[in-house]
Amino acid sequence: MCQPHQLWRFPDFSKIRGQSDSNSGRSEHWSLLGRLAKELDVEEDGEEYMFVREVMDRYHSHTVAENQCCSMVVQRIAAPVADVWSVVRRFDKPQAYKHFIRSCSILRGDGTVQGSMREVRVVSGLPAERSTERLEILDEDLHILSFQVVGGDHRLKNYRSVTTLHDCKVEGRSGGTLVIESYVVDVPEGNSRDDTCMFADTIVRCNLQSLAHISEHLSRRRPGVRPLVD
Ligand code: A8S
Repeated sequence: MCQPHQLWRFPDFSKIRGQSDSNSGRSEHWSLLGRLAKELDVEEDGEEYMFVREVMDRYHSHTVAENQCCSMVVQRIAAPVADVWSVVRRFDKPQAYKHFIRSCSILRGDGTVQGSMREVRVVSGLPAERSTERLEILDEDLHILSFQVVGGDHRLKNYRSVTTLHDCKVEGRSGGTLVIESYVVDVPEGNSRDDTCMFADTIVRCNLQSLAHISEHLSRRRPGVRPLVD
């Protein structure tokens, strides 16, 4: 099992608070937290908001360089964490829910050990054909998956993302899953931060919507088990 704290440098938030340089990658992380309440559609002082802020501080605090941008997408799923995790944990089979990926082959490792590598082939119509990606974290207990893009013919250089799953209420009922996916990526020459994030956000949002659909279907199919409890 990979240890997340060996892989990420967590910024010191006491130093970041109050920083106003909008070009600084660090304050960009701070502005992500500002967007959180809106993304979650909750009050800023609510229990869930406070919980997610802690999760963000712990697992989604990227070190962002001057030429990089970062963003995040959240998704609520009406299925238990175990069902969502059974799909997310398959580093060797991202095409199960990522519709922009046509196929995937493992180049190194078995898809569960840190450092495993995969090559994904992208569906036609996108400005890319393939991407080589390395597994950074697969934590089966905390439900964290993180990978980094290390090669390929696309424009999302040095893309790395962290996906975490959390037990939550969905439409007032417990037993659902909150998925948080954050990423950091180089802003390519000739593109703006906004363009870059909008492109990646769109892909991630599609992926998470598809993940919701598949996991909810999975949990409904299991005989005798009610996916959500009142
Ligand atoms: C993911 C997230 C992203 C994948 C992007 C953003 C990508 O696979 C696609 C098109 C590209 O231009 C870049 O979790 C790349 O996979 C669909 C090939 C990396």
